[in-house]
Amino acid sequence: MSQAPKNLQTIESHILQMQKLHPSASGDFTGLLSDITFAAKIISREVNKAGLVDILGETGTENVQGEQVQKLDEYANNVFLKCLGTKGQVCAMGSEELADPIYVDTHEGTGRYIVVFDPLDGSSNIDANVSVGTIFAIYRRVSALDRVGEQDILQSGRELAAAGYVIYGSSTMFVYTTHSGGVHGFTLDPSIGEFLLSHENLKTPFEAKIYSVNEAYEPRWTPEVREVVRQLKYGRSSSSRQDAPTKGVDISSRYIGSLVADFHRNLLYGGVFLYPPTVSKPGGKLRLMCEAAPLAMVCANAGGYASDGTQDILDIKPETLHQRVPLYIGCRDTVLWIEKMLSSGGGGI
Ligand code: P6P
Repeated sequence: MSQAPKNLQTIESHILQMQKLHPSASGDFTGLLSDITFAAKIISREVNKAGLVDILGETGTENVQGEQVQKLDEYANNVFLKCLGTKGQVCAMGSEELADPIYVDTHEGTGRYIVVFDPLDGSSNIDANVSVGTIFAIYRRVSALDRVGEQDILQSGRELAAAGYVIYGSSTMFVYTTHSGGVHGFTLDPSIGEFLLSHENLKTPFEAKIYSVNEAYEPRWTPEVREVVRQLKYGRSSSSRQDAPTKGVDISSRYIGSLVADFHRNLLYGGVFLYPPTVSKPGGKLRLMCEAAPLAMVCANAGGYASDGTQDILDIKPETLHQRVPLYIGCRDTVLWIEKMLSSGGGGI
C-alpha cells in the first residue's frame, strides 16, 4: 500500500483558509479559483493522454496571433470558457486564443471578476511531449455590472487580484498568488484527483544560476541586449564598468521554448528568462496580459522581478488585449541589473 501523502492540504482547503483572512469575502473568489483548478484537472487529463488519442496535431486553423492552433489548444480554451463562464462570478474573459474578449451573462451572479488566460502556452511543443502550461490572471471589475467594457479588462498588473499558472509536466502543478502575497504550489495526485499543497510560500533564490534565452536570435538583438547576455555568461566584461550579478557564478543556459516550463524551473532554482525584442518582433513576442503580467505577479510575490527592459511589467497599462512586450523575468537583482543596462543603452529596437 502506498504511503499516505505527507501533506493532506488540498488547494480547496487552502483557498478557504485564505478566504477566512477576509471576513467580508463572499466566496465568489474562492469559487472562481476552484473552477480554475477544475479546468486544470480536465486539461491535465487530456494533455497526459495526448499521445494515446487522436488529439495531437493541428486543427488546420490559425489563432489571432497567426499561430497554428493545436487541437489541445482549442480543447483547453473551450474547457476554460465552459468552467469559468457559468457560475456568475465572472463578467468577462480574455483568451490568448480569441481575438476579442467575451462578455458573460452573469444572470443573478455578482460578475465581480475578469479572467484573462493563455489556455495552453507552449503548445507547439505538445507533439514532442515537452511540458506545457496554462497561465491565468484575475482582475476585479471596476465598472458597474451593466457597464462592463474594455476598461474592466485593460488593467495593469498592479490591479491583479490573483494570478498563477499550471504546468503539465512530469507532474501537474498549480501555482497561484493573490494580492495579499504569498506564492503557493500544489501538485496533482491523479489517483485521488486532488491538488495537494507541495510548495508553501515559494520564494525564488536570490542568485541566478540559470539564464534562459533563444540564442538563435542573437544576430537580431540590439548591441545592449547582446552585451547583457554576454555578461550573464562571462560575468565582468572588460568593456563595461558593470559587474553582472552573475559574476563568477557557475551559470547554466537552459531554454525549453515553453514559457511556463522555463519560468517554473527558474523560479525554483534561481534564474532569469529573457525574451528581448528583435527586428521582426520590436515589441517582443510574449503577451502582456495573458503571459507577462500574471507571471510578473507570481515572480514579484516570490521575491523576484519582471521588466520590459525599461520598467516593471506590473506598471504597464495595457492598450490592447493582445499587446506584446519584451520580457526579462526572474531573480530580482539580475533583472534590475538588466533593466539598468538596457535603459542606459536603450535596449529597444
Ligand atoms: P521562440 C511558445 O510558443 C511561446 O509562446 C512561449 O511559451 C515560449 O517561451 C516562446 O513562445 C518561445 O518562443 O521564439 O523562442 O520559439
